[in-house]
Amino acid sequence: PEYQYLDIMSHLLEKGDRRMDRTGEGTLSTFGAMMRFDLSDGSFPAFTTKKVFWKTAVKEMLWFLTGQTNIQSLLKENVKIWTDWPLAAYRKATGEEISQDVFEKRVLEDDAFAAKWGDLGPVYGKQWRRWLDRNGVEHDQIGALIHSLKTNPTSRRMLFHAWNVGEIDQMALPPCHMTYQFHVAGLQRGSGRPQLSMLVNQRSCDIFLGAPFNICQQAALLAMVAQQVQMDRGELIWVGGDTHLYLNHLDQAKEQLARKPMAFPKLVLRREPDEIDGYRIDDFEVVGYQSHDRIDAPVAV
Ligand code: THF
Repeated sequence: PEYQYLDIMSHLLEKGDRRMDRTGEGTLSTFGAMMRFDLSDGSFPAFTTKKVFWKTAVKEMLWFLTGQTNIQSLLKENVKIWTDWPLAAYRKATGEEISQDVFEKRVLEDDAFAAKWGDLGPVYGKQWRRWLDRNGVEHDQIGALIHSLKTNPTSRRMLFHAWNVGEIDQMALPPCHMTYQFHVAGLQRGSGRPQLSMLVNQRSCDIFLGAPFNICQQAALLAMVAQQVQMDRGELIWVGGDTHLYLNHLDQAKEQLARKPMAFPKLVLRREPDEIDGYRIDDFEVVGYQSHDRIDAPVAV
């Protein structure tokens, strides 16, 4: 299972197109990649060839689901993976050489400062829960998805999308994982529960740092939605557009490729909340996660 991921990484090392990118870091890139994870046995695709901080990744998913877009609420959960973007904007605007720690402390302690400098603009959460249409009406795409899964599960329109063309220029970063489409199989089998699958379309993927996080949090989302609509987990299908390895992650990637994968752990949801908004990090129990050591790498901003 994890070999799909490692294969993409080794393909990038061997045959990736070397190119300059927006961040100035440079990448080895390929266009069009796919991974499929069968989650029907309860597997949780936390990769094992390096330690994946799956709790951080799932907390980020829970944050998306709340509809919030300010890093203050992430920092309260001790999640720092989004700080770099507001921090860069703050440094650029003020010329102040503030450290990450001091910046994070101010965002946490000073609500006015957080409102001014901690907001990422209308990113994922806003679009998922409050997509604003031309009449000023807000659309809860997640609520609509759950409703459709419950009332019309053969629909081919069960998806939510974050690429809101009219608001992209206000986002700190345009969405990388853009479309989440759902599919239900086994409806006419007569016995057993239907199987819910989810296909994610990701336009841009940092294969070393981003993909392990994204895959985990997407598996967590599939598990939550399946539980809410009383279905079994099916497949997580991930499709990547520009899938790339940053040039300052090459040694880390080689080290990871030299390691032998272990079996995936299982994901158990300890509780069934009344609604999709009701999940907390303590509801996620990952059983039997074994992995090689963490491999640190800098994030390109
Ligand atoms: N930009 C880039 N260049 N890469 C990304 O993965 C990425 N994201 C989000 C937005 N822009 C991106 C941010 N997500 C880490 C993980 C996810 C991120 C950003 C950073 C990271 O540094 N992970 C480390 C440490 C984790 C920790 O200590 O908590 C790791 O080892 O996994 C992709 O969605």
